[in-house]
Amino acid sequence: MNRNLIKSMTLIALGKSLVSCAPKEQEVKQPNIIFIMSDDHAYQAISAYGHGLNQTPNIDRIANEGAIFSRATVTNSISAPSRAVLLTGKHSFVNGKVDNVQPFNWDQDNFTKLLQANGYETAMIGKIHMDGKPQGFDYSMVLPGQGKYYNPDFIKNGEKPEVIEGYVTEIITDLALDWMKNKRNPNKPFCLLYHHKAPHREWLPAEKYYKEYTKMTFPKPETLYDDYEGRGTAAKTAEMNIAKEMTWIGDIKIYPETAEEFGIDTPWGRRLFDLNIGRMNEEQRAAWDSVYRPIDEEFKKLFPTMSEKDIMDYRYQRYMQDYLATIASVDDGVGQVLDFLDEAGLAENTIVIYTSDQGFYLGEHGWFDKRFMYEESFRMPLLMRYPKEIKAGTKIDDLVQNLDFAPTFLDYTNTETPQEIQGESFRDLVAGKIDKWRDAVYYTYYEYPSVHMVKRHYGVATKRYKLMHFYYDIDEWEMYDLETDPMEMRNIYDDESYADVRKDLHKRLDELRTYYGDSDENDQKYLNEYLEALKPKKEN
Ligand code: SGN
Ligand code: CA
Repeated sequence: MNRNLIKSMTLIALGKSLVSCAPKEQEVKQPNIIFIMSDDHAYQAISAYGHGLNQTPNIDRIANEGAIFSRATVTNSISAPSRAVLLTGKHSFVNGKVDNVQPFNWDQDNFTKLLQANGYETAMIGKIHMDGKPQGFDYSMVLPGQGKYYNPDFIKNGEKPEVIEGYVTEIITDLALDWMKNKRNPNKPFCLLYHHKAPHREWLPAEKYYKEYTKMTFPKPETLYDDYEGRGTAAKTAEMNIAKEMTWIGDIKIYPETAEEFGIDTPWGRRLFDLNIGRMNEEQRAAWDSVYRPIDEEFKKLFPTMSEKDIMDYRYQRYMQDYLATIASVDDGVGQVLDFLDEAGLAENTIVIYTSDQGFYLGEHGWFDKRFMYEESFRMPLLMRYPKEIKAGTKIDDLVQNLDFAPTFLDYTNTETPQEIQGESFRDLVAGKIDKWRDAVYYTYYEYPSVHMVKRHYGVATKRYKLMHFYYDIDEWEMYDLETDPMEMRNIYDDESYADVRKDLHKRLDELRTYYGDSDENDQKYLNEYLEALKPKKEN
């Protein structure tokens, strides 16, 4: 069926009326937007989601004064592709940024370009993870690539990188506040993308928080010792197990000489140590050593008698200590930004969103990292405040996606949404004005073979079920029933009692692939391009 026709049918099914899309009264001032995105922040590590791991009072404030989404998902669980989806409102196979390897084409349309054309002042501050000068921003101050935690380089408006002394999360917050207070044109509505590097690997916290968090012990997830029985080849062959695939030096912060003594050092671990700890100034290094040296000393005593399970437990605790400590600084930054909005009288007219570029594993299935369509990486945290339209304490369990951000912002700002945008505005959904919404979402993942070795797959998810197809070097289907198996431990694809569900999900998957314009040919094209990009470049 013709895509436009399906799109218009879907819009009708969504219960939208043309009247609700009509421009709002002229005298209403256009809202500002602050889009806060952290990197690899699992919803399990936001206290508003109720997992009891840590406290994030400032991020929670957004939900308490606005809305929290429990089934918000990404369309492709990896950094740069997720950012491309955010900007374009189009699936990866349409915007072309399918993995972290392919270049992003900045010349294509994005929502901040459209906002600029509609009178907005725009800025991008922090991690963007895509090469080239960001387009659609009056001001950009971004980390090159993944960026560094200590004394990071920043690229201002596409110029040469320059070091800014200090801790990355605090710097990004200061830059965001400075732009809002001193740099932007106060006569224009603004849209700020305030993007943290934290809590991305290798989880290097600020001094005040590593002092506190390295003393803590955290509850373990039920599936920490998962043996992957009941799942397919992809879960069994992924390389993101905490006990097996973390590095002692890079991730657990064991000193290189200690690791060498025990024969557990790796070149990659050493490189990470140099790249991170090696950047610290004397003062930062002394503070670091005062906490991590004693941990290293303790480790020397423990390591010789550690069992495999002890190693898992030890690494899990060290992982959580550092990961959650980096989040404490992010939460502080969010608090400073919310306080600024209060002080400046901007809180009422500013939409504040908090999310992450994808979900993350905090020991569920024994894992760290992301990439899979399984729940913890597929789901992103999403909290949103806009006092003018969203009631405090709103809870949304509908299937929204990062694909929807661009059209949602265009809708809020009365900016025309181009026909090619694939997401849907969730403005009316979160305002409680409609009760019909999509009931299935589509997912794709491409970056294989690569670090963590998560196989290429695509799939469909409804509120209750998931169907996934892993392809390229395998051809396997997996299906899960989240109601009876919320931890996704049992692949029911071959369970005949689910034959009707399977048939229906296959149909939904085919429909969505057609609707969004995806195909086996696309999968093959992006595979070929990826394999080509991996080939060593010939010297001229
Ligand atoms: C780095 C990390 C990986 C991570 C990718 C992508 N390794 O390669 O663990 O999956 O980035 O992350 S590290 O040892 O160098 O930290 S993403 O969020 O940017 O897509
Ligand atoms: Ca990420």
